[in-house]
Amino acid sequence: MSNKAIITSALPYANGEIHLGHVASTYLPADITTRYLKLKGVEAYYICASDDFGTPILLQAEREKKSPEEYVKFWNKRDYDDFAAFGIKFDFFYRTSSPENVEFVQNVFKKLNKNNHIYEKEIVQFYCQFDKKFLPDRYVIGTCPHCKAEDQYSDLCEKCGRVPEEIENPRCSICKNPPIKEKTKHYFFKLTNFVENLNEWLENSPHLQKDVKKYVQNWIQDGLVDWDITRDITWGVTIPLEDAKDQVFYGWFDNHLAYISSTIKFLKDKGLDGKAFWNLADIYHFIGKDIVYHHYLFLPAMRIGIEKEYKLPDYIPTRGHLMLQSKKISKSRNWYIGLRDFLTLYPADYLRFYLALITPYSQDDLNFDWDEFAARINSELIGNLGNFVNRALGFTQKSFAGVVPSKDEFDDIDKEAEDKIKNLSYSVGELLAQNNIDRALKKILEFSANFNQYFQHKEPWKNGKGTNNCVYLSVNAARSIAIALFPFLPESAEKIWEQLNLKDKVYEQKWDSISELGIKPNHKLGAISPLFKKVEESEIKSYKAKLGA
Ligand code: B3M
Ligand code: ZN
Repeated sequence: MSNKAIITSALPYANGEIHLGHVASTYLPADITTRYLKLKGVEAYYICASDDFGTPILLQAEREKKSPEEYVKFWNKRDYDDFAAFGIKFDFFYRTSSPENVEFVQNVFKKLNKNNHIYEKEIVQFYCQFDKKFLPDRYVIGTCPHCKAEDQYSDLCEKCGRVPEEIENPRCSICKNPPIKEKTKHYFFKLTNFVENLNEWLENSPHLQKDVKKYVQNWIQDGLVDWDITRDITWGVTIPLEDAKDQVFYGWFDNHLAYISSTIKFLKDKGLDGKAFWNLADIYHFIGKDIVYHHYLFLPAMRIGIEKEYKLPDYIPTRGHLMLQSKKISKSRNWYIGLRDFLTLYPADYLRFYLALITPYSQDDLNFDWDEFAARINSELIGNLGNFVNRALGFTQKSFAGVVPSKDEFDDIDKEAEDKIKNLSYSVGELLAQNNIDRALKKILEFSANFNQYFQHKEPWKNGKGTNNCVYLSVNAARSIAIALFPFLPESAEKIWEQLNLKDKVYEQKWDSISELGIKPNHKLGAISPLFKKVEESEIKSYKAKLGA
């Protein structure tokens, strides 16, 4: 592990509200990882940006009669605020339309061009004679050749999920007239130049997920195709060639470069050399499984194409999609829950807890289920963890006036409990380092379940022999829980920390100190109160009824 890390998560398109589907697979796992690395003492930065370019955004801005600049500015701020409310703590949240990114993208293109990875080719594109423009991607609607669904975009059928080779009955999505075909000159990125290099990189990247690697290798074997990186629209990074003044780059050419350009900008503002930092750091790109192709092929190929001036990713944690009540999330069918709306119902930590618990390190889809949410919060977060912390601290408050007693000699059961504390930093940390956030959280729950049993077994309320040890160890276990929990549930961890009345902040602690008995006899606790409030069945019922309505 390097003592430096850059963590990114897929850049949200600046054209709509963040919903639960976005956060489960990328932002939450990336946030948890960053918080963990920081506690580990790694100089880690979580960098993100809004993805501002592309035809869907231009089209939507036009529909809302706004300039694209104005439109993406709104969503950039709105998305950032929503993430912040959910406890997603970016060190820097920038935008792909920043002057730094535009310049960076143009420079990368020039270098790729110089290195013979770019060529020109004449292609035929749909063109609208009425709107006087070329119609890439979403500007054309028609019938899907596969499933015959009508009114689908030319670049994606939302019914069957396929990308039509050629849409039937094409129409301009602005004026609904049939387009004609026009010739235009486009630039292509020679992805086919990189077969050997990509294979070598995949082969020698021990931290990439095996199953994802496998099918990327299969794609390569089936043959790659060069990549049209040009769009005949006005919203995008302009192509820095005299011949192409009116053309811009395809959004997927510029967006991932904002991982780098935003990092450099952020570090420069801190007085650091961004390139040097990047190349010394462990690089993480958290993504959802639908953008594997872009992150395992285009992105590395482009970095290789500029002679690895910026190192390739070490980790590309790739996760599946979130379903909602076992059905695919769909904004158009109103089958989704906005993050902002959810946070008016329950604290961010409830959602973080549930999502972290059900999000494996794999491409399997996950499922948000209201009943399961309630059950897990009530039994595991509250019944187990919250209960233990409240019981241990509440008892100390009530029976010892909040003052931690001195310990006596440990018996075997105390020793076993002490060992659990000593092992916790390693057992949870190891899983987090391997990206198994769900299993790491379960370890913490197992720990608090063990301490619940220990407390129950020792019956300190009888005030017999061993009571002091039980209180002393339990209060220390609550301290360990607070630190270990911080990456997952930052607000709750801070609350526990306050109740423990400990110095500094919980996030200023060292991860490895989880395994210390950091609270000494005679320490006085702060005010104690329950950490969580139960989720009521009646609430859940009404939220379920509202879905899709
Ligand atoms: N803006 C969103 C997506 O396809 C897209 C990600 C860009 S990451 C460089 O999930
Ligand atoms: Zn038209």
